[in-house]
Amino acid sequence: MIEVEKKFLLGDEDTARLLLDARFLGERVFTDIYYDTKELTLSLLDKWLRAREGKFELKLPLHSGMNRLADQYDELEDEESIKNALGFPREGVIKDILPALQYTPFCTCKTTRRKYQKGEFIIDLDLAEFPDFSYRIGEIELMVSEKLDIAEATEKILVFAREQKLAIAPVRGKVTEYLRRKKPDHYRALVEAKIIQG
Ligand code: V4E
Repeated sequence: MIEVEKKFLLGDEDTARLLLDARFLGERVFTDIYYDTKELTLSLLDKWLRAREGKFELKLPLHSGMNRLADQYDELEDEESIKNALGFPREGVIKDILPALQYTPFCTCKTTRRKYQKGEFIIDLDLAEFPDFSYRIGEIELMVSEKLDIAEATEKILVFAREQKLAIAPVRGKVTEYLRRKKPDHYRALVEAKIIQG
């Protein structure tokens, strides 16, 4: 499945409006550890390798260029596909392969996520906690099975967001916000490579 998502910064009134008639699906708390090399081998290609509660996941970009309005990533969640996609050795588990290939953690983030459903949309309200700051962000998501459906899903999210009177503007995700505040060299390299907007 392909997750088409758009992030929003939500004020209290936005949140109240968005959650009106939404169904609460549950709360989950998880910790992500993101990995890259010091040459930023993955993030400079907009690839994001993380261990979520110890289980590896890889986000691969499906969009092209910076002028996208929604963030589209393919997500791999099994070890073999991730190793294959990254050209890692077939032998061994990712956790053990990473140090040998000089991959180290660059961001650890604890997220408390409250999930809701409103119509066909999934709404995630995240509180991301870092050692000395926290960051709130909302996401509206639609799942599609075919790449061909991405454009339509993106448009649906934007129409829904406008109906909900949300501001449609580029928003920094939690990892991007962490890099901006705590790893400015990494952040700058991503801006220069046009992976993120400065
Ligand atoms: C994709 C990405 C990063 C990895 C973190 O992705 P994010 O969607 O923020 O995490 P999360 O926890 O919500 O994932 P989910 O649980 O939904 O799978 S860090 C930077 N990026 C890329 C990126 C970008 N290119 N531009 C902007 C504005 N944000 C993020």
